[in-house]
Amino acid sequence: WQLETDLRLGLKHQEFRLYYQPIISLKTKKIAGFEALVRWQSSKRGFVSPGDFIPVAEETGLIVPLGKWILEEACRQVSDWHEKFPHISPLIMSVNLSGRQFAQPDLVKQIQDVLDGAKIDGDRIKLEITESMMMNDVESAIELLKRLKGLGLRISIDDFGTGYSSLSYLHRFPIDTLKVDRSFVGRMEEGKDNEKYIQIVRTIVSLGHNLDLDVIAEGLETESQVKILEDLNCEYGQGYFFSKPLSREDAEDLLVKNP
Ligand code: G
Ligand code: G
Ligand code: NA
Ligand code: MN
Repeated sequence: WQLETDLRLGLKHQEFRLYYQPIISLKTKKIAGFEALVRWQSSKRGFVSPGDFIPVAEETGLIVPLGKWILEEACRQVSDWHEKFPHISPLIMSVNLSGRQFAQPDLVKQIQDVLDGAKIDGDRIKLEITESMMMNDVESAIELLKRLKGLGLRISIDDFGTGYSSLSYLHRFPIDTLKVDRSFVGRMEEGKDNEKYIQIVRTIVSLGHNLDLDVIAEGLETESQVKILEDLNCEYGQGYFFSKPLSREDAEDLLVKNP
């Protein structure tokens, strides 16, 4: 558990940064918001990928203080951008929530405090949760989401279609957005089953629309993928075709150039 020790040290020494990946309106091609993604430049290990340290942070519970910092930083940033770029409002900041955070008994209070501290309204923040986080105890999870919605927060289901969730519950979740997982999007054009993946993506987009949800397609890398999603009337896109996750400075350059 050397990694655990290093994570603790990293938190203490403020080695974490947020990167921001633009989420683009497929209709207007304008920036609708960003997804905050955490990065770790460890003094001992160099760059460590979140795919490697997030699971350890979850297992050890360090995701709780780390997640709190991520939320605080994301709130500060969206508040700052709101002041610098009022003409682009409403910019929405999406923040990933881990299962461990979702299970914190005082989550609602914690988030309320962070919003108050940053002096922002809940509607600037969208929490990304996964299907499996909902399915553990569906009734309590629905109650929790309702209380989060009560703070004005928006909610999206991340990686939709890859977890296990039940369609018989989906319509009861007080959510705003489905994010189509990039594994489906990435298989629409190549491979022997590519036509089937187009149908899967089409089905997820219509499911979202039939439930009055917005849909974000993740992992858009090519112009033709963008075209397919536009033709499906998918509201938003995210992926390397538009932009990689950006440092704060690069995100601001983009906001200046591409309001
Ligand atoms: O950003 P990247 O693709 O490298 O992220 C890899 C994994 O780490 C993804 O599953 C992503 O959801 C997760 N991740 C990235 N940033 C955060 C974060 O701020 N909080 C949580 N809980 N997970 C994150
Ligand atoms: O699990 P989650 O969906 O939060 O993971 C987001 C991760 O996806 C981020 O780490 C981000 O770096 C990565 N990502 C974002 N856009 C693309 C893309 O177009 N292609 C690929 N392969 N990964 C992407
Ligand atoms: Na996410
Ligand atoms: Mn995702």
